[in-house]
This record gives sequence, C-alpha cells and structure tokens, in this order.
Amino acid sequence: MIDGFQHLPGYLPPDRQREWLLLVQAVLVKAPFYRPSMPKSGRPFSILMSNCGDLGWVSDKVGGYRYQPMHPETGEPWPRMPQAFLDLWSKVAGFAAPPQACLINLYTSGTKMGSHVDADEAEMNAPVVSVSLGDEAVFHVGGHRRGDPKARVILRSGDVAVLGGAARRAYHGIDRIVPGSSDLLDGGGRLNLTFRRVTVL
Ligand code: MD6
Ligand code: FE
Repeated sequence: MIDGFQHLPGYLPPDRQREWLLLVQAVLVKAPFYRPSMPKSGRPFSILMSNCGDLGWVSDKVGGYRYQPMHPETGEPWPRMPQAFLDLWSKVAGFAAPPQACLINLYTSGTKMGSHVDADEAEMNAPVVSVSLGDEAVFHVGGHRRGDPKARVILRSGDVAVLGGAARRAYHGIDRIVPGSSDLLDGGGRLNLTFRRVTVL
C-alpha cells in the first residue's frame, strides 16, 4: 500500500453515523443533489453531488472541474460545514487549518467513480479525509501512475480514510458498491463525504 494512506475502520459508531446522516440531510435541504457532467464531453456522472463549506467542487461541460462558493443550480452559497465535521478533520487530518470544502457524493446501485487523482486543489500538502455512510464500497488505491498496481479496500459505513503524503497524489476510485450491505440509508445507497483544503494559506 502506498505511503500516507490510512484506513480507520468503524471510526464512527452506529449512533454517530445516524447523527452524521441527519447533518447531511439538513445540508441537502438547502443544497440539493445535482448531477455533474464531464468537461468537454458533457457526459453525465453516475453519482449525484452536493457540498457544504466555503467552497464546493463542481463539474460541467463548459466550466470543467473547479471549486466555487455557490451551488451550480440554485446559485446559493453552500451551507456551513457542521461543527462535527470540523471536529473530525481536527482529529484525523494532522493539518492545522480547517477544511474549506466538503464534497458529498451519493452512490446508488450500479454507480462507481473512475480512477482519478484529486488535483483541483492548490493546497496539495493537506490530506483529503473521507467518511463513508451506508452501503459498502470497493475502493482502490494505486500509485502515481494510472497503470501502477492497485490495492483494494472495502469502505464500510462509519469508516474514515485519509489520503496524505504520497497517497495524496495517488490514483484511486470506487469500483462498485455492495447493494443491501447497510440499512443506514432508507432505500440503500452510499454517501461519501470528502474534506479538503483548496487554497494555500
Ligand atoms: C468515494 N472518494 O469514496 C470517493 N478522494 O466515494 C474519493 O474520491 C476520495 O475517498 C480523495 C481522498 C479520499 C477519497
Ligand atoms: Fe478522490
């Protein structure tokens, strides 16, 4: 496994997972899920996204991958990041400044996320912290080249993963989710939250 990848299984116990789910649902009332699309081709993503925090990650055909302070469809600023989210970052990120962006991804059965490097942030010294809620996902993490060998890790509800150090620039993605593996979300599916620093202080 590449240096700087940390998996913290069961970091959030079931009762805290339910609290986090309520916090996410409150964010989604103000900032509903939207479907991003690929730069240039305009091909729609299979997953839905929203954000909270000062900046949100968005993508569409014309503007491409970017961070912006408002929702692409409502034009409203992203909702504030709940204190519990900031607290988790403080405990696991090992980075003095708070996260600026919390990207919320929704996976339903049959959706995935292709292998990619998170590289839209100017600040590459801060880790990316991920929290999974709901159905299990088969996550892969490789090296700095797309073709490097990949390790596979099951991310379960309540798990935290940290991509720091060399792993911050590693290819990673979601091969598939495992339908019916959690009953946290009504109707199944998986929520993933990723926390990031975007700008250099
Ligand atoms: C996901 N995660 O778990 C997708 N990126 O649904 C990511 O793309 C990711 O988990 C950077 C760091 C950690 C991650
Ligand atoms: Fe990523």
